[in-house]
Amino acid sequence: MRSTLLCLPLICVLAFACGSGATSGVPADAAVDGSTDALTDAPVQADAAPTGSRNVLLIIVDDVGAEEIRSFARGLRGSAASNGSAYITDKNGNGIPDGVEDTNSDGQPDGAIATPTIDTLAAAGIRFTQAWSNPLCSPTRAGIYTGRYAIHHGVGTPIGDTSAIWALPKDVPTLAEEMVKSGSAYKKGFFGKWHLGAKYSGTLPTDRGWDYFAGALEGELASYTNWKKVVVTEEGKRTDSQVTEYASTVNVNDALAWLTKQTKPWWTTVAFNAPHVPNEEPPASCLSGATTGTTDRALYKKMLECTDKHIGTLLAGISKGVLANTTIIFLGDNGTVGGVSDVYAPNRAKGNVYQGGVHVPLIVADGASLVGSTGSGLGTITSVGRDVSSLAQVVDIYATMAEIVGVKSSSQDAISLASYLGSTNAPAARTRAYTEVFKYESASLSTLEHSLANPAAVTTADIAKLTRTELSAAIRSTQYKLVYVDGAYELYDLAADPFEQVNKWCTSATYKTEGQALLTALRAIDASAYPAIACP
Ligand SMILES: [Ca+2]
Ligand SMILES: [Ca+2]
Ligand SMILES: [Ca+2]
Repeated sequence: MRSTLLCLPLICVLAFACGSGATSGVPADAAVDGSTDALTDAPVQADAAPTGSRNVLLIIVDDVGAEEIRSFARGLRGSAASNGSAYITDKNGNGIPDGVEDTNSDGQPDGAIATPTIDTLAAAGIRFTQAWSNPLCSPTRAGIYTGRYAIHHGVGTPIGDTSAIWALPKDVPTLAEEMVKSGSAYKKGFFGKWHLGAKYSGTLPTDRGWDYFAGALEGELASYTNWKKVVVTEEGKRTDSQVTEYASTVNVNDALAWLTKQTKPWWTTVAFNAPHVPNEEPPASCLSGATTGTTDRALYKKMLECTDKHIGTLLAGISKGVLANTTIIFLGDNGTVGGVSDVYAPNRAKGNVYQGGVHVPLIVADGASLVGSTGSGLGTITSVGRDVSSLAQVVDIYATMAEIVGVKSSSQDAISLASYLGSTNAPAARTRAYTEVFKYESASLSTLEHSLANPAAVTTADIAKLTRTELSAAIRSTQYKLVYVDGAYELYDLAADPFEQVNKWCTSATYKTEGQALLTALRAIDASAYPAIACP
């Protein structure tokens, strides 16, 4: 079987598993008291934070919706909606998108891409099957690193666009900065795509709390084999170079070269540019041959397969003892691009607050399980290979990592997922999840940029003067989802209609009640942004 062959590097890791992994003595009883957050009704974190010593490996893949990872795709069959398939790709018209159908009944969705390493991570941890990102790169990344919703950190659309703020505002602390402030012993290395500031010095990862950076500052590479790499060392020395080696290979080699030198606990971020456009044929050495052709879809599938292979190389390059004391977090930063997706139509894919833009794969894995040993302390996982269908949002990764590394979360938006790790019956940490995307009016943005003596030090107070445009948002409960697009609301019953084909806003007493409850919660996040509209 092809997938077995692809598993080889990781099987090697598993085969040589040793039980001697160093483990931290972090107390597992962190986190919740009985109070709730005013905005989310969710439990608030307790003041006392545990002292961390467990490594964290954060792996981000670019533009990968949940439906692209076959184990997540299997849960996305859904039922046929009654009024057609305008929002999904559905050649046979049965209401089930092409990519998640299983027409040959082999147990694999038709659009499935072989990702054996990611599957192995899931088997060594928890799949969060209902995780939301923002619809675009920079807002999601800012959310992960700051634990704030975009409407609070100010990065509403990709940095580099004329309607986007040019850097993550200086007064919104990153987790790396919180770690520095708290005197954390952790070393923090960042590899790959930053996309939170490139135009001005003072806006790089090493200016925002990280110790070392090697990767690309912008959101999109010119080519995976001809791209601009920036390195900033711990001493602050910056080197720019033009690189012709495949970007993912460079990311993995750089990360391994750095983390294998570390003598303190570390947080390593590997943010692959892949499989974001440009859609390019990856090196033959990372392909199984299962995908042929050169359509955008075929190239995307090859790039994701290649990314999976690179994650395998990354994990195989970390010693088993170190991996045993490492928590691994894997996610996609937003949904698959329209036209490449074989599930969602372009107006429901990347860039939109519909499921095709924001439903992403999220896995938290226990490195101890990966190497066949048993870890202890916060960040280890009880009963691996589980699914958690409770709601999660990418900002929650911030709170989860903060708890693991022993830093108090300063975010009002992020809720730690740590309670799910050690318990198979943890109560839902969130009753609702939220996401949004927006721009700023370009002229006022430009005026602000030129009025600041130091644009690199832009703050949320500065950008509060700007006018947001094209704001769209969504908020959901377990079953229902309220969408705000073009100044109007839509309500979807995700249990009956997972592909959001039938708008139920105000169409029955139940839908009126559910819609208004979600609207109240949405307005609690920002009443000025979201109009109160009553059902007739
Ligand atoms: Ca179909
Ligand atoms: Ca199939
Ligand atoms: Ca992205």
